Amino acid sequence: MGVVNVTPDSFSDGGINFDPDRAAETARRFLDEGAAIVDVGGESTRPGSEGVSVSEELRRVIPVLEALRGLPISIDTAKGEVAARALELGAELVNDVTALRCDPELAGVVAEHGAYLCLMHMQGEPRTMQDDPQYEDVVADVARFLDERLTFAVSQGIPEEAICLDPGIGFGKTVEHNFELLRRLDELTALGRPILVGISRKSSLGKIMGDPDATTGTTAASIGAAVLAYERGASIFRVHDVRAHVEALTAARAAVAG
Ligand code: HH2
Repeated sequence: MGVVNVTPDSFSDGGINFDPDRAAETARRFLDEGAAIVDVGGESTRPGSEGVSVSEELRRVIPVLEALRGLPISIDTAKGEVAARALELGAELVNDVTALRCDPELAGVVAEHGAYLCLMHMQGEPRTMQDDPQYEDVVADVARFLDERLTFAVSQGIPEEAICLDPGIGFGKTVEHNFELLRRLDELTALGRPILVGISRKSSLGKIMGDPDATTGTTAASIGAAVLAYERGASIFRVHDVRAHVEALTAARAAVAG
């Protein structure tokens, strides 16, 4: 899954794809480079971010989705209205970082359109989530949460087969929490749904390189973590550097699967 943030302020590609033509060009390039799907988002969820209105989010993503009609697109949104417009324009998957906890309309929109859905774990909300994340047992807590949201989504008419789950790397988690989630990923694959991992360029990767104030990580560090996650059972990788990840994961697959 290639990431195209149509935002001025995303933590790693903020501003680069804010222009709709540029965003559509990046998305096409990602698909050429081997991405199975491109995740288009109009709202940054980086730590400290405030959120944008429905109208602003629509203004950002609609021209991009129009330009990409017919291509495999995911819409990164928590808003039912944005998801509905995106699905009408051919998007296939709704990537909701709030796991259907933000907009009560969203579940119905996904069910009605027969779309795929990603449910992600987040502790708190983007504005404050990195202030002091606390867990009894981060992996058990995330697994319990994802299982509960999966049951909720199915109760809203979304088939279980259409849902993937995501531990939400960096969303209300310390560096240790993030790496513990990767280390014990088998406890999440045990939930029986495909696991999506989004660690690409996240600050934890920069922090373990020795910079406590890092806001991003490098491509090489992202790939190292993705390959480990693949080996532990993840099957969808949300990444900013598609070609490099496709090459690395192809090699990892050859080694693991034979
Ligand atoms: N991470 C980000 C945004 N959306 N969706 C899923 N399912 N999983 C993730 O880990 C995830 C996500 C944050 O990364 P990015 O889109 O690069 O930055 P921003 O939120 O600042 O736009």
